[in-house]
Amino acid sequence: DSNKPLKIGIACYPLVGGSGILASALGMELAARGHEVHFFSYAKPVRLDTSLPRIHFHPVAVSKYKLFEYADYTLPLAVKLAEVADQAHLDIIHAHYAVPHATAAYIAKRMAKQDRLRIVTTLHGTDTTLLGRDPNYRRAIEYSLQHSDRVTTVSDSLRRDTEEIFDVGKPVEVIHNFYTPGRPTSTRETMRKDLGLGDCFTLFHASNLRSVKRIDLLLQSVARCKLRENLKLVILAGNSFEAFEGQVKDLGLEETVIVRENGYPIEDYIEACDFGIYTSETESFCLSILEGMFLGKAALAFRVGGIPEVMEENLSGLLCDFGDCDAMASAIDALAAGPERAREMGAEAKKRALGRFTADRIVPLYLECYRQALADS
Ligand code: GMT
Repeated sequence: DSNKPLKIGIACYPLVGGSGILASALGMELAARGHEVHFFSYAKPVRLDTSLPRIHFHPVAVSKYKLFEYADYTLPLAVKLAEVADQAHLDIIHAHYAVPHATAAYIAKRMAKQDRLRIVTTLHGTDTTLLGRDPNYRRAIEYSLQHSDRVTTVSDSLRRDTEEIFDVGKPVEVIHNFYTPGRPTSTRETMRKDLGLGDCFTLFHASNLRSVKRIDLLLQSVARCKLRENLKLVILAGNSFEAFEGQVKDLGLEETVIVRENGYPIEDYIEACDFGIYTSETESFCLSILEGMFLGKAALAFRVGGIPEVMEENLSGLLCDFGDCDAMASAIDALAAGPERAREMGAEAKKRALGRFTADRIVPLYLECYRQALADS
């Protein structure tokens, strides 16, 4: 029955990072459509509103034993998934990010007392591109994918990488990410004043600063701009920025770079800025670029991974070859000298986001994926 509400368990990471943000948004959208959604993680996912109807959060506690040098999370997660699967009669466990969620889901499915339970695994990026190449993980990830009822990736680029690295044993479905912007709580003028942006053309970068984000290349690109006096870079840091402060000083960027750790709500900050900038060496999708697009801000990025699927080059965003900081700097200078082009691209970016990456387009694709998994005998 395609109208019957489903009972869905979502295992995800709770901290600032695209996979947890996407999983939280998906769960809340599913609950709004009448489905019962159970979240599993070691802490409440940052953007999850647990006060909403039909949303449940099951914290996974990790016991600390002197005997073990390393605490294990996979088994307590598997036990919690199996317990709730039995009690709440879950139809689906949706694992976001393979390690360790897909493996815990597999163990839970074997332990659960009901045989209806199906596993859907969504790969988000480094679970394929980084851990997938790590001999300590590869085989377990591959096994978990083979034993998932459905496997999805957030871009075609990540699907290709996944099929190259693993023998998944079944078709991999691409379901792009979606985003629903929150209502601004402040005005652009207030935020610009607060950030001390003056009349400067303002770039923004939002990330967890992990090494794949290549903050070194971000700072170098900005440092090579000729129009530096008219330029600011707002970094919305999901983690401590301390490690990069030395580089900011060495490059003489103290007056240009403004850092806000855990700036929230992110929409207010993005509204205050003019253009996004991303210098990752790998990026399966880049949800932050999409966040900006929904707010009418296009981005400049390296041409890596799934980023060319998110924006159309030269129309709703700008791309440079990976590592070419001089090309990045020239692109920034051109934007700062003619901000009208930035605004035009921002309008195109918003059009594209609303046309392709809304919850109303994407959530039904996940629901269809769940229904197909349940229809398998
Ligand atoms: O990139 C990160 O550091 C976070 C990571 C995650 O797993 O949360 O993000 C990945 O998933 C996001 C949501 O699908 C994608 O938008 C990011 O591109 C992807 N990161 C990488 O591929 C490096």
